[in-house]
Amino acid sequence: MPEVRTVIHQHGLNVEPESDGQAEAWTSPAGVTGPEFVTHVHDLPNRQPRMTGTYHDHTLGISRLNNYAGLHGFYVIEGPREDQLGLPTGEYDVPIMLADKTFESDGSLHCPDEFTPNFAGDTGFVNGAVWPYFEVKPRRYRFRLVNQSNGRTFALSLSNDDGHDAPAMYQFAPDQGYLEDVVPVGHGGDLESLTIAPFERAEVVVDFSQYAGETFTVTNEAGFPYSGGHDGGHGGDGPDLSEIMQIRVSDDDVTDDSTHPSELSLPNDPGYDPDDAERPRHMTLGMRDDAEPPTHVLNGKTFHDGGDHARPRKGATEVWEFENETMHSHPIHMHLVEFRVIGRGEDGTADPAPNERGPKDVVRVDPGETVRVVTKFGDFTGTYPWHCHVLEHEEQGMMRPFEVVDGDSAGDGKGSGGNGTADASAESGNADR
Ligand SMILES: [Cu+2]
Repeated sequence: MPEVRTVIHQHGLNVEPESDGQAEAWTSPAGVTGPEFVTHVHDLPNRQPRMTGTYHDHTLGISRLNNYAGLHGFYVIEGPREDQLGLPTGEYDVPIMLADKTFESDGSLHCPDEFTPNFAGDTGFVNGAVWPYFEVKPRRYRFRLVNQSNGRTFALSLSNDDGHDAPAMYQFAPDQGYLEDVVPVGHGGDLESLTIAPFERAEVVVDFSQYAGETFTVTNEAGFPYSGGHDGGHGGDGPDLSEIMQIRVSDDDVTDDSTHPSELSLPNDPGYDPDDAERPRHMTLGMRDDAEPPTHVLNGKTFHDGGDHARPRKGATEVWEFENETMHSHPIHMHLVEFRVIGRGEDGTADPAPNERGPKDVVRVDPGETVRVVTKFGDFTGTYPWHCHVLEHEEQGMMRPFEVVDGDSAGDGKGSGGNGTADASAESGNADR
């Protein structure tokens, strides 16, 4: 097994399995390849709604190290109507890659000597810089936020020392596409802070036009490990990271012909009807205590355990339910598809947060909660993973395959027309569990 190995996954892309950059499709500098490696050339159709995504390493066993070392970047698909919305463009359209690092005294990255399932840095790290500041003009900006931390969830706010209210962050996009409605985030807004779990994205417009000469701090009120908003996100062992970066507003005179964010008219069409869902699949997020350290599992199994798995039919619309039986939050990511969050809370029937109403590919599942999502499987058949996007959890094996099949949903014993009522509690519906 070569020490240095990588595989690139384009997160959020609708691609064939061979081009998906999956965990065992790695390569090494000496030409050694992983057991699932097929091709050096990935076919990326980019035929899908607009998104700000990322590409990142997905190598089984070391993706946490490769990501922490910086093997990731932005991957943006632009939509045909995007330039008609009146969003800030050019130098006023700013990508922000958020991460947390810990440094040794010589400036090198600190890594724990032994594997720990919960690792976070104590230093804010934005676009490759430690605790940076960004100078803006007094006008509107578009920020594309990506959380590229291995495991840290942020709950972001803008704050200043002067006691004035900071400008709201108007969120208009979740992971992909657009939200149903623009969501003002900040004091007096629909949400107090912007919660963004590992590999989730959020796009916001902030209007600095009334704040010339002021300085704001981007703060984080989420503790680590994150355990949901119920206790304010605090209560973890840390390290805490309360400040991320600074924004300094200049005194320049500027013109601004962008649309005020509260007036944005967002196209949002899922292209499928949640009421068409053929069946619910119930998935559990758990811990297996018979291992040391205790291991995160999905449906009681790790990636290495084999056994049967979900086999949705290509073209089928399905509801997946994620029930979190652990003490920490898990951001669950499905490859290939985008999904809509239709319920959360103790029994999965509470409304999703206002900034979750749009196409997503990562959803945060808090302790004691069941999150329900609906998705339509296509355009490709084959095997893809779904997994926790806390990379340390993923590497423990908190990852399972699903296989998109032609015709009837082979192997699940139900055929293609089932309504799911007879078997609402199994991943695959056969002797798997
Ligand atoms: Cu997890």
